[in-house]
Amino acid sequence: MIHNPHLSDSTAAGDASDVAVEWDRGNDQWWDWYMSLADGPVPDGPLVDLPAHDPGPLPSDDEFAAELAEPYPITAAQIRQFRADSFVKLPGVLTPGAVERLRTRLRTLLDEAVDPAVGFQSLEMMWLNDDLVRTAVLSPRIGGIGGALLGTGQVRLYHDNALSKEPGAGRTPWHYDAHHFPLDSPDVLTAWIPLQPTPRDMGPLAFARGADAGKLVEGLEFDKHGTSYDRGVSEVFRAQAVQVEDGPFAAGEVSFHGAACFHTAGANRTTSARMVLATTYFADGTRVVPNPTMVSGDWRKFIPGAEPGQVVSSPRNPLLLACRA
Ligand SMILES: O=C(O)CCC(=O)C(=O)O
Repeated sequence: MIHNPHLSDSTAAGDASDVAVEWDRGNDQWWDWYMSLADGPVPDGPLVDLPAHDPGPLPSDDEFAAELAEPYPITAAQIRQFRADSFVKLPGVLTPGAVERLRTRLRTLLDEAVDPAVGFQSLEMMWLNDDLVRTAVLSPRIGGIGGALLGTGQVRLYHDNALSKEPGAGRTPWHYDAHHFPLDSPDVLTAWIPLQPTPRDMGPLAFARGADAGKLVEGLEFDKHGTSYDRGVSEVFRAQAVQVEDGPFAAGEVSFHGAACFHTAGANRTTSARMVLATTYFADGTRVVPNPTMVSGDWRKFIPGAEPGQVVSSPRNPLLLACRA
């Protein structure tokens, strides 16, 4: 059997589907491991130069805060679509200028923290130290959409994530987030906020349509060493003609996907980084699962003090205001 080079002796032990131990490295190393489970050769050939994007005037800090304080006018049809598909893409959640401010800030934070040679760069918990990121992550606009889609009223923050898929970096494997998050509730969702217009060539997040799509792959064994799980999901979805929404994102468009939603992303075949702010929220009252696994990474960093079976309500998981549909 191939031993995945990103695993320690402890996490590599047992069968390929055995994930019962806790992750024992950092969350950045977790991403390196997870991305190595994507099937298929990274395509070669020249990377595509994208046309320059003009985000228009950039908001001041106060203008940015005012924009993010404004509830998004979500419709009953958009909420129905989220419940039917486990994801929804919403246009105009942010102005292109606000997106550009976030992109510049996340680039600086990543450049300070991450090895530039890494193809899929990540950083979490920026909101604890950065006012601009905190304004977005805890905002009535983003968090309010989360509460409205889940129908739970208020939501709590699990974590923020800066994700930069660098030029030439490969696919994100098929997965669903309930496999990752040690949160014992279906009422968990992630806002995936692309920080530039994101055409297909850049590998936008792509979603299996239909809240039941995951049932088709329930029997597949996870493979912590190689790419067989990702390949298996692709094959089943193809054979069962599951529709995949893999279209581009305009500047300011944001997707929200639930914890049961199967999603993937293509390689970045452009000369620009595909940067994203991803923020995850959950229903108030949610407990930690009884037996967290290595697939949850270094989860204690996000919900400090919450032990298996306990309600998650640490100061790192503040309650956000919800907006009404
Ligand atoms: O950005 C990506 O390629 C993956 C992100 C993801 O899976 C998520 O935010 O749930």
